[in-house]
Amino acid sequence: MTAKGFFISFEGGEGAGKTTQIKRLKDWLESSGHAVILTREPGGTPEAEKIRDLLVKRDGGNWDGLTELLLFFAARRHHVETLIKPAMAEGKVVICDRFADSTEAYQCFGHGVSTDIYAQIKTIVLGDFAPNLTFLLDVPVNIGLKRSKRVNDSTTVLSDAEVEDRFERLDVSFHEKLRQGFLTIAARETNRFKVIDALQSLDEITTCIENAVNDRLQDNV
Ligand code: T5A
Repeated sequence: MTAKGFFISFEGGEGAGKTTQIKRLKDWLESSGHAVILTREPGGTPEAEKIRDLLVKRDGGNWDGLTELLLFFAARRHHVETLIKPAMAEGKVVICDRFADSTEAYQCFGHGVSTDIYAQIKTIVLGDFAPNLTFLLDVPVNIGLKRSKRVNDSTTVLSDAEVEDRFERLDVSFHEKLRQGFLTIAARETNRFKVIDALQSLDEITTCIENAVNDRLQDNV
């Protein structure tokens, strides 16, 4: 258990390897005696998971970029206030698969919503609350999409409408824009971000992540 809670987010385009690394990080932290909460966005609470369905399922709805942004922040407010902050108050390490940087990358850099609007709504919803550490797993778009497609193709129990690929199905230029968006955001906040070349092997990436978390957790005591 840490003296204070600690909040780690993972970001990246489709199929960057976030989910795989998050599971490894959770196991490693727990084996070192930390209490860990693993969560995701959009979603993380029953209410926010309902909003997730509107956003990521193939038949979720035909939203414009600003409406999407508002839905992501509505889900995020519930998630932060009812799950993330209470867990941190108990001294837990919270690991979140995507957070607000995904909204700036996908809805602003990808769909063209103004970054001023993003900044204003972020301030209303989050104030100055932010992850202590953010990993950006950076992978070329064609490779990430191939990895992600393999995962969705293997979800044979879901009907077409239920498959979570509403963003994955957008064209390659959209994914290129959001990849550059993530790199721009990371370059702006070098203290919070650690950018990782996600073409490395699973074990090499895990080692980078564990080393960075170890350093930051020592500073957090
Ligand atoms: N979204 C989300 C927004 O538009 N705005 C927002 O504000 C938010 C929060 C849902 C969607 O919502 C959008 C973005 C998304 O489109 P999601 O549920 O996180 O987001 O969905 P994805 O990012 O699409 O999740 P994926 O499962 O596709 O990607 P992951 O989690 O990054 O990748 P992972 O770990 O599942 O790995 C995919 C495959 O690659 C292999 C794995 O074994 C797996 O088969 N792999 C590797 N192979 C070789 N080398 C490596 N290093 C590998 N790492 C993983």
